[in-house]
Amino acid sequence: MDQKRIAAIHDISCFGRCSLTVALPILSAAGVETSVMPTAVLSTHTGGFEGYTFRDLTEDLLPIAAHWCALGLHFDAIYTGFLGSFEQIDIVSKVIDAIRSADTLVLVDPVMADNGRLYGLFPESFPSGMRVLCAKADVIVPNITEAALLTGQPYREGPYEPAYIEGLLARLAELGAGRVVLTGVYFDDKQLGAAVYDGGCTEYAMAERIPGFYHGTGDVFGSALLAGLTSGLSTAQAAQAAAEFTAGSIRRTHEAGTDIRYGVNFEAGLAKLAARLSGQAE
Ligand code: PXL
Repeated sequence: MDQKRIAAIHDISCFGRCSLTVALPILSAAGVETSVMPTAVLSTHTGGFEGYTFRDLTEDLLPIAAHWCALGLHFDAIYTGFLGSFEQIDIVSKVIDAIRSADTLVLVDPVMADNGRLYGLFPESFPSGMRVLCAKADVIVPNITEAALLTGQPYREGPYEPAYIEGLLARLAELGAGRVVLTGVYFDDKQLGAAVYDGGCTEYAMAERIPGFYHGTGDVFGSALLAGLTSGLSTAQAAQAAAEFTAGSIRRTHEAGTDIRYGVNFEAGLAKLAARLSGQAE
């Protein structure tokens, strides 16, 4: 059996289901060996909690990469997400160069903003740094706010017009990644999902839209997308599986009435996702 190995480069938010506490279980459930490079350790994510701790791990990243290189490890994919500082963008770019092989898929989620706003802990120059990291990627997975910041286009609230979404996709593709998966796309109140640009074609991967805002859903989607890609699905197929997995996680959380800061119940959907990706279920 050909077991894939990926390197996940994100923070650890100890509580609140996002970044590595989401990527590791989802990728592992899909049968993918997941090595982690934590960019920072926080007591919780930054979305709505007061007084969180933050330990920056910038100085550890290149030594971890150097050790992995010395071990001769091969990675089928590299998945980057939340970075702890502006300085880390350049360092993570060097890490990618150090640990990638000719056949490594590089997926960059330019985590930096949501709901029309750059996260408060990042400087205004952050999007310009992220643009450089995106140019290194094979696949980028921005949300609409990140897409607007990366391309200099105005941020709009949904429901969207296809022309706005496809304009963003075309400009995102110009950043250099061959494939773009734009999240948070909806044209009506019934469905929400992703716009997928791959090989010059645009497709939509939509699932049920549950009203409200839920934390960590970008990481749930990105992790499931990468699980699908490493399992051999096309970008559009992987985005469809990820959209349905994320919508199911949101639905369970909505029905349970959980505090939205606690993240979404993706755990109950892992077995079904794993079966789908291994071809056992629809
Ligand atoms: O889900 C993105 C994310 C990751 N890591 C941290 C965050 C956020 C979003 O707010 O705060 C620390």
